[in-house]
Amino acid sequence: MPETGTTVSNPVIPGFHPDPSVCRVGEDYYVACSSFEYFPGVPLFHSRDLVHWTQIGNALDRPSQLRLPLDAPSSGGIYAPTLRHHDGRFWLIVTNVSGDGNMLFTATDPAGPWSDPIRLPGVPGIDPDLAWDDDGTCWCTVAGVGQVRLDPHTGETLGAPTRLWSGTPGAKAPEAPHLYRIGDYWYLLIAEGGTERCHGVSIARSRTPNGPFEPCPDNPILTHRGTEHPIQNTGHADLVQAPDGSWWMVLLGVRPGGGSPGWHVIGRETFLVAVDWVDGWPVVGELSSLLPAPPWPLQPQPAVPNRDDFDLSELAPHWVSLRHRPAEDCTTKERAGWLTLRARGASLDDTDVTFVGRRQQHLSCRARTLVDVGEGRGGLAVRLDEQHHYDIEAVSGEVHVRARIGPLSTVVASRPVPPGPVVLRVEVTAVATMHDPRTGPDTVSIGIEEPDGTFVELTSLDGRYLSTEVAGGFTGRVLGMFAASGSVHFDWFDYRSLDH
Ligand code: 6LW
Repeated sequence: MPETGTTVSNPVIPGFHPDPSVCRVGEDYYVACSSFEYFPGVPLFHSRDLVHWTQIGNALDRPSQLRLPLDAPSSGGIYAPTLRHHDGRFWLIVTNVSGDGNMLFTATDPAGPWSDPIRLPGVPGIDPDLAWDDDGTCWCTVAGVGQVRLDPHTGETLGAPTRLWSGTPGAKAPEAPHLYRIGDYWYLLIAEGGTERCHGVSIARSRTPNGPFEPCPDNPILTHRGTEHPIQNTGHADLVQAPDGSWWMVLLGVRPGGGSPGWHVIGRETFLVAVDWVDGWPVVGELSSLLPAPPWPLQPQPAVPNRDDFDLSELAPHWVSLRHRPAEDCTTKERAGWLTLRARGASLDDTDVTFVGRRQQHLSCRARTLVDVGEGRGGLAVRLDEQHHYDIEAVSGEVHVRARIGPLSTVVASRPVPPGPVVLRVEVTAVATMHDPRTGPDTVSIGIEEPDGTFVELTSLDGRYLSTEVAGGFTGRVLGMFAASGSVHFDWFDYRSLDH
C-alpha cells in the first residue's frame, strides 16, 4: 500500500482492478474498474490525493443492474467502465458482454445508489466512453475506434456510428478510448497492442470531438513492451487534472514474477503516473513502483481491514461472489457473528457455486478463516476461474486439498481433523531469487492451524497454474470462502500482506 513521504508506492489500487477510469469533483477523485463475472460489479474508489484509495462501494450492486447468466464464462460479464461527472451528476457507462451489452447509470453520490440501467442498443462494441460538447452534445466513443452521438437520458443513439481513428497502423486492438477537451483541442486517448505484453497508450487530437484526428508523433506515449521493467502490460489509461493544474494518468499494469515467460497472478492492477504537456501533447513521466509523492499533503484513508468478523448485517464492498449473491445463500443473520453460506453448486468447478472472496492484493500474503462445516462441506479457496483454483475443503473429521488445473483435478493432500470448527490457511510466497528460468512466480502453501496457531502445511503448490498466462482471461486471483454442500459457517476471515 502507498506510504507517505517523498515517494509513494505503485500500484495505487493493488490486486485485480483493471481498466481504471478516473474523474475529479472538487477535491475528490473517484475511480471505477472492471469486474467481469463477479457480483457486485464495478468497484468504486475514492481518494483526496490520487495515492490513497478507499473502496466506497460497487456501482452495480442489485440484480436489476447486473444480470449475469449463471453460466456466463469467467472473464465475461462487466468490461471497462468510463466514469464521468457532468451537469451535477456522475455518469457510468459500461459493457456487460454476457447479456445486456452497453449500459449507462447515473448517481448523485458515487457511493450509491446508482440508477437502474439505461440500455444502449445502438452503441456497438466495448469500452464505451462519454464526453460532452459545450452545446450539450454527448459523444460516445467505443473500441475500434468508433463514435456515435447519444441522448444519455434515453439511451437513444442519434445517427449512425462513424470510424474515428484506428491507432498506430499495424497495431492490434485499438481500444479503451477516452475523449477529452483540453485547451483548444479534443484529445482521443486509446490503448493498443492488446492487453498483454505489447500493451501501450497512444493519443491523437482534433479541433472537433468527431475528428479528423491527428496522431501524436511520439506514439505510443506509454508502453513497457520489450523492456525488463517490473511493471508490464501497461495500457488502458485515463487522464485527470488536479486542482493545482497538474495532470495525472491512471492505467493498468501487471507485475509478472518467476522466470521465463513470467507469470502474473493477481491480475491487472491500477497504477498512477504524472503527465506533463509539451507542445500540445502529453508526455508521460516515469512509471515505477516508487513514485515521487505528489506536491500536496497525502491523505491516508482507511484501508480494507485485515480481519472481518462478520458482525455486520451487510458485507463490506470488497467481498465479491460469482455472478450473483442471493441473500438466502449468503447471510450474517443466521448465526450471529458468522457468515453462513448455503451450497448451490458442488464445487468451484461449477459456475454457480456459493463463494464469497476478496482479491489477492499483495504478491505475498496469508489468508485464514475459521470454518464450522456441521454436516456440510466447504472451505477456503484461491480462485482464478472454474478451471484454475486450489482449495482446502473441510468435511466432518477431515480436510482435503484439491488442485484444479485446466482439465486436471486432483486431491493432493488429506488429513483427519477433530470434529468441530477448524482454521484453514493459505500462504502465498512470491519467489525472491531464481536459479532456474523455469521457476514459477510464487508458491501457495495450504493447510490448517493447530489450536495453538501452529501452521500444519498439507501441500505447497507452484502458483503459476493460477496465473493469467496459464488460465487466460482478464482477471486475477480471489481468495475466499465457499460452500460445497449444506450450510457452512465462517466465524472470521483474516487477510494479511506478507510483502516486505
Ligand atoms: C477491456 C479492454 C482491455 O475491455 O481489456 O486492457 C478488456 N484493455 O479495453 C477487458 O478488460
